[in-house]
Amino acid sequence: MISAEQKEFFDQNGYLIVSGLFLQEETAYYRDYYMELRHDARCQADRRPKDPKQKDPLLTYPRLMQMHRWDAVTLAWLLDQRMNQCMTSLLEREPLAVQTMLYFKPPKARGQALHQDNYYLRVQPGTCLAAWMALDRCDEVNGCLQVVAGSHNWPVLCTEKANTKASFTDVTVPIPEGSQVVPVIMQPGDVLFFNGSLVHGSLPNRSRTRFRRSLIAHYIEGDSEQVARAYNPVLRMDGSVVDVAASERGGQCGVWVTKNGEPIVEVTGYEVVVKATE
Ligand SMILES: O=C(O)CCC(=O)C(=O)O
Repeated sequence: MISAEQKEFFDQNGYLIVSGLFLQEETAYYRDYYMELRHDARCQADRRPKDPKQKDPLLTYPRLMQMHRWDAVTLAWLLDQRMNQCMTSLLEREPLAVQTMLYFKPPKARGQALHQDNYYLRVQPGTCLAAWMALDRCDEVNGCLQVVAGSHNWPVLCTEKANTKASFTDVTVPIPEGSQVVPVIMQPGDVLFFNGSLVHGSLPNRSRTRFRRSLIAHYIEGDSEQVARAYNPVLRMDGSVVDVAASERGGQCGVWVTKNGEPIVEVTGYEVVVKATE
């Protein structure tokens, strides 16, 4: 399912789009399914900011989190054999599953500032892996995902304040001037796999009419020993629960310095509090 060229691209860049991994009928089903599911009282919805005066479209369509813990359709997608086969080829070992999310990103919704997922998941040793499936066409108008190719080789960076006019999350990471931020154009059913250290995020949805819905899962490398407590229970790809210890909050993080005219990261910073809300 993953060719040698695809694996090489993933290893070099930290991400890979697998086109058409899911059928059009499946993504049409998921779109309708989650538009209904969001009304279910069991949904753990992320309602930020709390100020309803802002008329924020994300208050009407907050992202849903950890649906697989009670919803069979989401659990089946998280453990789907097609995803497992792709990830097992990319990681050379079966991953463990820890998270699901659904982003509706309706017209005019803010995006999410550049960040690294392992800042939140705190997987040790190693990192996490995201599977990000487009349910709508995703392009620069409706706020597709953006990635910094090759940034998966950076350590977890110290964060700074994000521009919350453009991002619903309030922290971001600095990137050196001239770094290429690549828009990831995707069709429904395409799945983007990316390394937990890859810097990524998205800009606001500038479309007046088009949603940018995506179904997202996070996994950890199969030999990881620790993950942030909020991501328990950890599942094997057959659905059984596996014991993985909780990692510490905070820890060392990378800061950019210039050496011989080149930006390099030194792990000399210290992140005091890390909220596991990614
Ligand atoms: O879908 C987005 O806009 C951002 C998603 C994201 O950053 C993530 O899944 O980690």
